[in-house]
Amino acid sequence: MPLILTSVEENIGFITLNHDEKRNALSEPLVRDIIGALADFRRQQLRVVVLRARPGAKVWSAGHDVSELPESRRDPLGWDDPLRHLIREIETFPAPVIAMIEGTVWGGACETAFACDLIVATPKSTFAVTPAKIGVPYNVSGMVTFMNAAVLRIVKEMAFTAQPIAAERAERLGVINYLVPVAELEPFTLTLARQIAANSPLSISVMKEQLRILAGARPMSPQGFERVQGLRRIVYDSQDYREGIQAFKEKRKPVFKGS
Ligand code: YXS
Repeated sequence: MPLILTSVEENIGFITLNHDEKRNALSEPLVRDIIGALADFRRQQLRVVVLRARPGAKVWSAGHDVSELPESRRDPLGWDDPLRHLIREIETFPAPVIAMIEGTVWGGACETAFACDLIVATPKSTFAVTPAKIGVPYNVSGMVTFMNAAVLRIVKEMAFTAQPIAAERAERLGVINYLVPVAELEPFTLTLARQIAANSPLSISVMKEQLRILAGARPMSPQGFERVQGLRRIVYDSQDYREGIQAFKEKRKPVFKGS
């Protein structure tokens, strides 16, 4: 069974996450397939990409594949982590990527949806930022993705509680663009994609790249970055980090001791 399905309709590309057995966890093989599909869509000069799960999905994506997270003593979200590659590929794709959300969205998948240019979701969708639940020290560019998706107080609420927020609230907060009934999700998203595809691809592409550069331009001194990396290392070298991953694998609640 392929991990993703792809199709092209007019000049719109569709990528369907197709690994429900693992709740579309963003494993290295699945991310590699998504990136391959984006490269193919880039070659075809498609004007919009829609990233979705299968119709009726209860889980859009369960986030980073926890089984691929390093046990300890290695940055779990370093530059070459598959999730980091995926985020960068979405952000630099030369046309808008629409996240069409049906089902729940977790952790790295929440960042993936937020890295997309537009989000259309159904009322039963939810969005959860989960590092605190697992004990992961999220990375700097990932935090910027969240900060560009929601006001800081909401980012803190999502990051500190690790609780899902409902799509209805996300739409009210401006975190997603549209909230549509599940029966209208596909036609609505297709209409939105067609509207974009009818406009100038060159103008849109350069505005997308400008917005990426401007949104990512955050003041952080070299010393500030080194301090953050040192703090993150304390976390991923900690017993709590190991406990969080072990507890996930053992399907039990973690017991964090702060060390
Ligand atoms: O036991 P089997 O082999 O059937 O596999 C189970 C789960 O282990 C697997 N699975 C995952 N495998 C790797 N990584 C994952 N993130 C992941 N999520 C699920 O899929 C099979 C079916 O899962 P199950 O039985 O739990 O399904 P369910 O329908 O009862 O529940 C669906 C979820 C999504 C509510 C549940 O699977 C869940 O809570 N998953 C974890 C969501 C989460 O915390 N994701 C964050 C991953 S870590 C991450 O993204 C970043 C590093 S961070 O944490 O920093 O944001």
